[in-house]
Amino acid sequence: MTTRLKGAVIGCGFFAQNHLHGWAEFDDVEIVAVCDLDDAKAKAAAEIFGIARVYTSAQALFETEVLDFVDIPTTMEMHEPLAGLAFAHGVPVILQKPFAPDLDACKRIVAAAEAANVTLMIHEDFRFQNLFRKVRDIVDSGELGRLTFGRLSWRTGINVYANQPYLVHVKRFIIMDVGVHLLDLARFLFGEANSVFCRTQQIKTGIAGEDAAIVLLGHDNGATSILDFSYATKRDPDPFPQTLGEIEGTDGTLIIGAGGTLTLHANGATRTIAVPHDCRGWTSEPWTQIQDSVVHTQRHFIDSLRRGIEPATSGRDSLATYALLEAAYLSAASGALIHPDRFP
Ligand code: NAD
Ligand code: 89Y
Repeated sequence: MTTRLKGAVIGCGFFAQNHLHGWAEFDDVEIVAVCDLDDAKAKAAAEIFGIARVYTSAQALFETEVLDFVDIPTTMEMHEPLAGLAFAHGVPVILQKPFAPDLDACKRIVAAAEAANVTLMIHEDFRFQNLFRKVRDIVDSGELGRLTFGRLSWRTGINVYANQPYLVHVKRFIIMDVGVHLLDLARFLFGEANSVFCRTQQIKTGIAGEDAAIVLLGHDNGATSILDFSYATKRDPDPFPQTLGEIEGTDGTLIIGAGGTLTLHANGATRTIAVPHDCRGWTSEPWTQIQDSVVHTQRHFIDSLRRGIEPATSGRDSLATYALLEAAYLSAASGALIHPDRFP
């Protein structure tokens, strides 16, 4: 019988509900405490998910509980102090994206985790979607040959501000919010990138940051990828929250179509591959694809802890993603092609 890992969730807001549903699926994990500055949110989470103890102070949580890990789905501004508390108590951490407000803060958090010798993973869930697991399998199979080109596209007009009102006020908006997912996917599918060009737009009025952007990446393997994303696209049906696109190689092309449909042109033939979502009682459209991937991401974190291995989207690994993000903002501001910081 596997021992149950004891965890706590700090931050019981909008997206944390998916984390809490996810953890409730695990036989080998018990969430023993929740914490939120807002007592009502923490109490509601404890009641809905049958969690024993409630805190409004992370300090008190760490001083009282004996934890195997902590899950921190707060917005990024709190990540550095909260992760620091966890490291001081020797507790492994999974942090929601975005990792931190800038690359320097990401580096400080990674250094603190390494100094404490504690596992740190970033909850970067797009690469854990069933669809992108399958896309990666096809790339790895070699059927496309040597990769030459990729496009990843996220364009929607949903009212993202209704569930996530803080997005109205952030100066670094869509690259930080959705761009990070696509930058991570680009690394996952095409490998590391050594050049970044970016153009941003603010289309909606009354917001602080950019709500559309295009990023062009030059990858070490010679491939070029283009990532385009927008919160100001009027389209019916709205594809939210799907990432669409295509990947070309010397031997074939893979189209990432709507509804989880992949079309593979290779070896003189065309194949259509349907990649369904999982079936979970608590998920609902249009969020199912993302909600499923939350559970896959959590599973990867727990398995990594149990096996004592570095998670795929560890803090250290994610520095490369956030270096691309930093380079994208620098490129947009300067109009120049930027060579991002590299991490060994
Ligand atoms: P939210 O504001 O609804 O929730 C954050 C919660 O954290 C709030 O309840 C707040 O009171 C609490 N909190 C803040 N500081 C705290 C502290 N020091 N101690 C305890 N509690 C604290 O935010 P949200 O919309 O749920 O977003 C959270 C994060 O999830 C964001 O970074 C967002 O980008 C990310 N997100 C990720 C995905 C995805 O697909 N991976 C989707 C949506 C949101
Ligand atoms: O914040 C965004 C994310 O990370 O995934 C979807 C989202 O919640 C809205 O586009």
